Amino acid sequence: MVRYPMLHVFALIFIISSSEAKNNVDKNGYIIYCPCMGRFGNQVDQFFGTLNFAKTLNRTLVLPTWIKYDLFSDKPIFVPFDHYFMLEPLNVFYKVMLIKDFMHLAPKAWPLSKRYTFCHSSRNFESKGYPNDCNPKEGSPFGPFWDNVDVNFTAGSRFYSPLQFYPATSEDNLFELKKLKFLWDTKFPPPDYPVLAFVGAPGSFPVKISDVHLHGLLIWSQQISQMVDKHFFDLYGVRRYEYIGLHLRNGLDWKLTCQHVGQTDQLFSSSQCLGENNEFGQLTAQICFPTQELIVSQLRNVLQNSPNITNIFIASDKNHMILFLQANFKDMNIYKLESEDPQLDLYILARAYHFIGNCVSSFSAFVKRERDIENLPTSFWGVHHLTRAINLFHQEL
Ligand SMILES: Nc1nc2c(ncn2[C@@H]2O[C@H](COP(=O)(O)OP(=O)(O)O)[C@@H](O)[C@H]2O)c(=O)[nH]1
Ligand SMILES: [Mg+2]
Repeated sequence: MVRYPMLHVFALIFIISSSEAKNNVDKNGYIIYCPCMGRFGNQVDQFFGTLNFAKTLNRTLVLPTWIKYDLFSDKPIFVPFDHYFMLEPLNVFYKVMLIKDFMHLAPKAWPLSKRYTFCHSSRNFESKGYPNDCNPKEGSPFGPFWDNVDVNFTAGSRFYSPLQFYPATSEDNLFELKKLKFLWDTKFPPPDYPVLAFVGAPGSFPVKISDVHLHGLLIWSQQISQMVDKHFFDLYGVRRYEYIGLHLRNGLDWKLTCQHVGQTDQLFSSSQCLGENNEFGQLTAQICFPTQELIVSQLRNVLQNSPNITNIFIASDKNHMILFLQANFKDMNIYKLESEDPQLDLYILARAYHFIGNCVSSFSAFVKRERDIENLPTSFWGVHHLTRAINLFHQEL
């Protein structure tokens, strides 16, 4: 791949470091967690903060499975981390290992007498008669996640409050990071607490702007890129960077989410277009849930500035509006995937000539971050000060 000429070097270092990590216990300890909050976009956002937190504490980060929710079943699906993303770039940046590899090491690294779980304060299910602790397996996906790797918290719960995952002041401040490590190590020394197993991700949602640059470490796996070739590029003869990509977030959950507009300055990922302190504007209903008229006029605008583009790719959680858009853009070839697959949609959107996303959605935010790395333009429904979109990818790794 042209983008990552260093990948073979990554691969070599990775083979050496990952086999070491698989066999040797990290004396500095581990962090493991359930990505139990939200769907893929939320899980990725929280992953970045978690990665930085593990790095601050100098503990190996155990990469959890992604949790996928199936419309037709109440059982969550567990997808290995490396099904979506390559491990090499992550492993060069920091010591990480797959949860399945960690579980092989667990008899040595995580004795039953030290299998604590960690939460901020009691997750109280007193009404159900449960004890006043983290109840880490109570509810779905909590229980199924840990059962899937056969973990029981035999040593009980530990509350970490008032400790935090981020320093109180600037995260770039080395002194503050060292202080944070000191506080955690004092309360939970690695010899006594070799594994910090969190009930939820120790990283913020939405992702902090200072962690956004970590997206550069998420490189799609070959499985995903080959599937996209098969189900889109080769199938329809469309070329990368030669189509407009649209994200239409319009399912029922989104309608309910957008009802909060007017009550709050920020919603989910809205800082990606409004700025963390609304320095770029205010949240509006059109930004969260654009009308059909707005979609047509904004798309027309983008097409006017996109010479030679004749293809449009639409991703949606619900209504792709294919017929409606076809009627309004008769000269365009309009595509969507035959069968629903969020990761393939993300991959395709990230390679559009121009992308129009939903500013509130963390799913769109994923695409924007990946595009920012390549300096590809993104705009958002209902936001007028872009296409110059704020380039969040301002830090070097
Ligand atoms: N296939 C597909 N699924 C989507 C799309 N937009 C949203 N979804 C689904 O809805 C979920 C939305 O949750 P999340 O990823 O947390 O993003 P957010 O709720 O938009 O911030 C995604 O993970 C997908 O499962 C889309 O364009 N295509
Ligand atoms: Mg969500």
